[in-house]
Amino acid sequence: MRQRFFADNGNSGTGRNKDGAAGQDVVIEVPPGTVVTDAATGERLLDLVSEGQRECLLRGGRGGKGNAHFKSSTHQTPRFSQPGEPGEERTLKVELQIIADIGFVGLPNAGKSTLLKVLTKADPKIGNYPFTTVIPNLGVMHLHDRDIVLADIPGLIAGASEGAGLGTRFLRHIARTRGLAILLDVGEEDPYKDFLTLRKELEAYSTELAEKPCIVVLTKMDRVSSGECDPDHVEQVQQQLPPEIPCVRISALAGENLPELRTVLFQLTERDQ
Ligand SMILES: Nc1nc2c(ncn2[C@@H]2O[C@H](COP(=O)(O)OP(=O)(O)OP(=O)(O)O)[C@@H](O)[C@H]2O)c(=O)[nH]1
Ligand SMILES: [Mg+2]
Repeated sequence: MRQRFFADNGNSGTGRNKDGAAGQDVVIEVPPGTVVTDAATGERLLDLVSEGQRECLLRGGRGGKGNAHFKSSTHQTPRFSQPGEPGEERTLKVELQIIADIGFVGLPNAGKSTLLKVLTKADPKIGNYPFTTVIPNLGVMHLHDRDIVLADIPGLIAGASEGAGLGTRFLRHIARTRGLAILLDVGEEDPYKDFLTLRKELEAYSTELAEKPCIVVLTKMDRVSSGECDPDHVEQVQQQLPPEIPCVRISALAGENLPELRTVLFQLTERDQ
């Protein structure tokens, strides 16, 4: 990928009554959600959130004034002109922070990508193995005349904040969401423990993220109807979860409780931060 961009310096003015041309602008196109920080100080310089937003980050060099500019009553034929100025220089860090309304968080295999697929028109890769998703997927859910953007990110595991698995770097993609949906596979041995693991990794990444409004989605409920998972196990998990967190039991495969989940996701986007 191209890493260095140069705008032209301003040209020098000339002795033939001409100003120098200003340097040509360099326009770098980036997707909405791009955040630009100063690499040295970490200062946030630009937050490009909307389509078509255009910001000037560095000034190019101005053209020098030609000799005519320096003409005065006592100095009729100035023999000098001004040199062009160099443009500004800066080292920048450019990051993409996806703008989604709700982020899906879960252990690998919890069913995040499958849920994105059934709620939206997105077609993410799904696999019966951990870390199927290696880059975030977005999908749009349309409800009550609103488009709600859902983000499916790679799974988190215990120690992710210390780099285990794919680490926590994908969490920056859900840093600007209004809320999180924490997905727990009911068929796992201890979904409540999985919940605590996820919360711990979120907290280790950022308190701001950990304190976002959230809901819990108990996934793969068809594993209960198929006898693979004991209904008492599900009840027990629900009892252990903090009562203030809304909890919805679904099966993406059997299409169970999806309208209810849509409503709860919608409400999550309406909640105050
Ligand atoms: N029985 C059942 N299996 C499901 C359901 N949803 C997903 N699965 C299966 O669970 C496995 C993992 O699904 P994914 O959607 O890829 O899980 P993920 O959370 O995106 O996984 P990573 O991308 O690896 O983090 C796949 O084999 C899915 O078919 C469900 O509702 N019921
Ligand atoms: Mg996935």
